[in-house]
Amino acid sequence: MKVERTFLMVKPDGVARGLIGEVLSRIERKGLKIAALKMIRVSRDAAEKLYAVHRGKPFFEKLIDHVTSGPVVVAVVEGRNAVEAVRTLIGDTCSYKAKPGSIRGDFGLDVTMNIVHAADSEAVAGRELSIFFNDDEIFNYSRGCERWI
Ligand code: 3AN
Repeated sequence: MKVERTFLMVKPDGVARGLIGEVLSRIERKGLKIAALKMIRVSRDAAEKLYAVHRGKPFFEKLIDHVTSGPVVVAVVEGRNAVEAVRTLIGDTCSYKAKPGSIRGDFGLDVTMNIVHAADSEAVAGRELSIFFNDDEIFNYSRGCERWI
């Protein structure tokens, strides 16, 4: 198992529903570490970069409109196998199919408004976090509990 960094966003619907703390709490209690965190409004340019692989798909415009519609919280999450661990915590893209116990499974029904976004590979994580964070905004620090996780 290797230490990885991944990119996580609480989308406008998650922020509007008061789920920032719930999402971050699930990340932390899993043993993952928040290495960077901020609330921002995503520009159209950044949204199109984030979702570049979906350009041309029927839901692309709706997705861009949603993610730019209100404040979001972006984070860099660190830990062993962080990419897969966070994907498992968030659950299936279609919230109505996501397993109970996952974030989408516990809190949603929609596909566009599915509360969170997280990178699905280390390469994608690196690309996505660089859209929203400068190197000096990402922290290296250790927690005393780490040897137990
Ligand atoms: P995930 O967020 O689980 O990584 P992706 O990367 O396949 O899912 O899709 C990115 C986002 O695009 C999803 N979070 C969702 O908001 C939207 N999306 C994906 N597929 C659909 C779809 N069939 N209809 C509407 N929106 C979709």
